[in-house]
Amino acid sequence: MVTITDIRARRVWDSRGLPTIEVEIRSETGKTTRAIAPAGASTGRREAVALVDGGPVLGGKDVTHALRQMSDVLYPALVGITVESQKQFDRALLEAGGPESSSPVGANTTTAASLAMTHLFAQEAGVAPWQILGDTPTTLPRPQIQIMGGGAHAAHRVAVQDFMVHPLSATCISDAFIQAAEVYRAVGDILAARGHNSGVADEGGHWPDVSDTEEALDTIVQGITRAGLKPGVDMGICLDIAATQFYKDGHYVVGDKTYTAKEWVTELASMSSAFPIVSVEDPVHEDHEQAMVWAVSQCPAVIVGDDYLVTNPKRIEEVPNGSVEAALIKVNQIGTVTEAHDAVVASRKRGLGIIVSARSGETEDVSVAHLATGWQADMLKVGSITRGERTAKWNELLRISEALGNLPMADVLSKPGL
Ligand code: 2PG
Ligand code: MG
Repeated sequence: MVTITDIRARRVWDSRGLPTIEVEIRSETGKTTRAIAPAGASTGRREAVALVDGGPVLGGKDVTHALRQMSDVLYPALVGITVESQKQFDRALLEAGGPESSSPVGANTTTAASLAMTHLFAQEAGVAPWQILGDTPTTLPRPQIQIMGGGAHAAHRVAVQDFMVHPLSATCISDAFIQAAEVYRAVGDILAARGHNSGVADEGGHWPDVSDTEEALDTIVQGITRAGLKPGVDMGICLDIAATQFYKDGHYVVGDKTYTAKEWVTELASMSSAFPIVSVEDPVHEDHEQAMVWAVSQCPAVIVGDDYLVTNPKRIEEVPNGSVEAALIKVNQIGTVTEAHDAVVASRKRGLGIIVSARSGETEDVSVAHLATGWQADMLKVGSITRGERTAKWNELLRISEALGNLPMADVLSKPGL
C-alpha cells in the first residue's frame, strides 16, 4: 500500500534536443521516484497522443500545458490517495485526466507518472522494478541492436528505418553485446573505407550513406563476417520497415522505385530469403491488414506489428488471424504500464512474440529494461550500442542479468508452424 504525498512534473530534454515530461512521485514513507516519457518520430495513427503546446516555440513540442495540467488536474486528484496496485494507480490517473476525461492529460504525462509509480512500488517493497512486474524470470530478453538507422530517424536518406542485428548463438547477454559491438565497429570501418562514414542516425546507428536497402543489408552482412561471425548462424538481422512512412498515393515509394502492396511484399519476401533476416516490423502500411496477411504468409521472417498494433490490447485482440506474429510493446503508445501489460497478455493469448521497445526520442530513463525483464519479453529493442540514452538501457539490462545470475536469453523467435 502506498500513500502519495506529492506528485510533480518537470520539463527535461530528450536525445533529439526536445522537451519531454519527467514525473516525480513521493510517498508517505519519504521515498521518491521518477520516470521520463520518451517520444516517437514514426508514430502510428492509433497511438495515444502526447500533449505538446504547438505553436512556434521548440517546433511546437514544448510541454508547458502538460506541466500546468499536472499541477491543476493530477495533483489535486492524486495527492493523498492510497493505492495497493499499479492497476489502481493507473485507473486513478486515467479517471483524473486520461484520454476519456473532459480535460485529457497527454500520454507523455500519464506514461511518466505510471512508470514513476512502478518504481515507487518497487522502492516501497525494497526490490528492483523487474521483480514486481511478474514472476521470477527464467530468461532475459534477446536484444535487437541497431547498426544503421534510416527512414524518419535519418531524414529519409533510405526508406527502411531500422537495420538491427540479433545475436543468435551467444549464450549470455554480455557475449551478445560484445558480438554486436564488433559488428557495429566493423560496419563503421567498411563505411569509412568507402568514404561513407557520415555520422549517426537518431538511435546511434550509422548514418545510412548507402544507395539502397540491399546495400545496407549487404554492408551489415560483411560487417558480421568481418567480426568473425557467421551470418544467420551467429548473428541475424531484424528490420523495422516502418512502411507507413513511405506509402504515398497507393504505392510504396522506395528510392526511385514504386511498388504496389503485392509487389512490395514480394520484394520483402525475396529480401528475407536472400539475407539472414529474423524479423520484419511494420512491413506494410499500418492500415493494410490484407497486406500484413500476405507478408506473414510469404516472408520467411517473423512479422512484427508496431504501428500496426500500437500496444493496444483491444486492437491486438481484433486484428485478423495470420496478420502478425509478434507485438512491439511501448508504454507511451497506450499511456500506462497497466494497459501495456494488458497488451502483453493479449499478445500472448494470440500466440504473438513480445518485443519491448524504447522510442527514437529517449533519455537516461531505464524503465524499459525492467519491463522487458519482468514481463519476460522475447526481445528488447532500444537502438544502437552507442549514445548514452541507448547504453543506459543496455547497461541496466547487464546489471539485471548479473542480479539474476546470468540467465539464458529467450529462444530466438521463430515463425509459428515452421
Ligand atoms: C519504432 C521506434 C523505435 P519511433 O518505430 O519502432 O525505432 O521508432 O520511436 O520513432 O516510433
Ligand atoms: Mg517500429
